[in-house]
Amino acid sequence: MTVLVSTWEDPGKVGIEAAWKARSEGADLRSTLEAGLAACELDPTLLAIGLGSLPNADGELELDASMMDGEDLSAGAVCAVRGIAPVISVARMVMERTPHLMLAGEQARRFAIEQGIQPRNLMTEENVRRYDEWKTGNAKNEYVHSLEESHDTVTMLGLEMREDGTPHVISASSTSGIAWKQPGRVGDSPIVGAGIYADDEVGCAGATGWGEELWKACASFRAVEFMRQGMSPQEACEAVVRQMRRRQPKSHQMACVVLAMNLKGEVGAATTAAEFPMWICRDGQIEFRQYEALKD
Ligand code: SD4
Repeated sequence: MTVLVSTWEDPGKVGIEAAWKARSEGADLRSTLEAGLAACELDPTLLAIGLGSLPNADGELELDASMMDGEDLSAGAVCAVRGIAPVISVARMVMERTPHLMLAGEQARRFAIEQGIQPRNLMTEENVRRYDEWKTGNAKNEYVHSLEESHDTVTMLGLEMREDGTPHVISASSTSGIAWKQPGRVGDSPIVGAGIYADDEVGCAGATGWGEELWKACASFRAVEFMRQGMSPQEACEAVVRQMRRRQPKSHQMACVVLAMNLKGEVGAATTAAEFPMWICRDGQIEFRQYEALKD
């Protein structure tokens, strides 16, 4: 059995279809999630992540990505990387080819190039146009964060039941960060425990939405630990989001989303605000779900 989860409507669909295609052609779980996220990053028509996504306040794309393997809690991440895609592949290389967990900025870019990824211009006519529009419309309010128009992240969860019957989980995420962010800003997505977490003893979780709030909540780790205490994925996500809504007043203002999957392949999600769409693929059967914001 393979269960895959992918966030947000348009990029999530590209991600889940590419991931399942890779899986059905024999990819292991790491390569499956990498294929899903890389497909989104390399699609210039998606405003969400990678090539053609929405840049920072200087009009430059700074990308973050991460992957965590629940078998032995291995993880790799990159943050604030310019001119490289797919950064999910670089995050995986950090996990597999270095003794470190995260590489940042210019040095992450250098590592990616050393590992054979060609640097490229990630700006397109469309995202330059969007940037100019924002810049002229909000010149006095430069660092306004906006999630309204597009979503800037795809987070994916994966579960496989191995032939010996043991379950295995992975979480991965790729993001251009919140649109028009202050240059150098890093959100939750590349942070183990905040944007992703996976543990083969329990299950996996991920986050998307307002990174500062999700990071303060250690949202993904918390969801996995709630499942460890016996909650279902849905109960765990709701518990994290309720706690955020209670303790973090700002989390009401913008979507802060937590999603989780346990070792049976049960899936849940919850959001502090707005609606949250998500794709689930069970052995090739793709289902679309929409979650309403929790009220208290
Ligand atoms: C961030 N969590 O950088 C990301 C943004 C996001 O849908 O998930 N947008 O804060």
